[in-house]
Amino acid sequence: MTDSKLFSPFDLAGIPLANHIVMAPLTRNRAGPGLVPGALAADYYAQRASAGLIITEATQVSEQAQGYQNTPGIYTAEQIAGWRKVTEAVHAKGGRIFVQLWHVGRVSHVDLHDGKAPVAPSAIRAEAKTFVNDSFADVSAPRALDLDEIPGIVDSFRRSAANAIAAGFDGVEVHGANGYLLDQFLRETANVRTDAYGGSIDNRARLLVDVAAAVAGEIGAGRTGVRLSPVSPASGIVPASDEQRQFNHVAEALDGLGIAYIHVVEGATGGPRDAIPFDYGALRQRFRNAYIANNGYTLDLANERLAGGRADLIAFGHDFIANPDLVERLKTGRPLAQLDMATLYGGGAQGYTDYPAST
Ligand code: 8OZ
Repeated sequence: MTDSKLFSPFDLAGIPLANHIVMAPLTRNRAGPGLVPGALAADYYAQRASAGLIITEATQVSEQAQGYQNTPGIYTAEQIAGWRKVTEAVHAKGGRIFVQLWHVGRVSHVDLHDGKAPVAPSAIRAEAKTFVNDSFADVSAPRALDLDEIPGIVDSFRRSAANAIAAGFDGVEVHGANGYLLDQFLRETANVRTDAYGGSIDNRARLLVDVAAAVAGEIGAGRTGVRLSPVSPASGIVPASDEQRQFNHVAEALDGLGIAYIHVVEGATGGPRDAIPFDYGALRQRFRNAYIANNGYTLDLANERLAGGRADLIAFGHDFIANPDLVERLKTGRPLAQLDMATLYGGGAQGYTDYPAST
């Protein structure tokens, strides 16, 4: 196994990665006051720097973009300074790190926004929960974004991408998955707009493509990736009539921008891979740069998909939480430690930086 492709270097649009293993973005809700990532976050990511590429937890592009308590941002000077400590710690260990940029859209709560409604493509509430005031709560009813607010959303991603480079990140991943704002726009069950951002496959993809183009224009296409989850019911996404055509179009449009990668959650996020049939190979065929595959990958499936050319990189999520040295464990066949669900979201070092490396 040690000589398999998974453990060999990979060139990600000019960024040299030590192996084909990616640490997937994982929400941990441990940001400090001002939604600044703290010293523990630097330790946590540095412990996992043997991944070929780390993608950080989802990080807000603005105040409006927040949907859960204690998730970090990247729109203030203090947040940028906090992230700089993270990138320095990862780079000191020879790792590479992208920040995942998100706007939650309707997956939010009025208590995070001074009583104001979260924003969404349309005023359609999701059947979803969020975590605020130290407990789970139904998400609030959203209001539809005005057309003249859209440029501000795009600009918040663009500015955050510039901030990411200032913080020392190797690049950014635009969060287009898991039922958050950009995914909401893609879905006819969440987006019933009648302007240029709704009503057709092209129009529903427009905000995601505008955001990816703005980010790529700001920091370079080679430093830009996008995450997608074509059939995931995450955060109250309801299946629509034709996900395959919608996402085939998205893959083609993103290919046209020449961005470094698409990162695809195959199946239900954190759940079954095959609950809803979908041809991921069709996305792979339409996108010439790297395809990062994610969701429930085992070593065997990773090797099979890399060997068959169905994926260029494999992202592991939950396994990276309890196994800071996941790369070494996969390489040597050492057993994997199990994640403690009780310490997944929020808290301090326990269940965050105290999982030991194997010996
Ligand atoms: C778990 C809890 C809260 C947010 C995602 C950013 O699913 C998330 C998330 C995951 O993409």
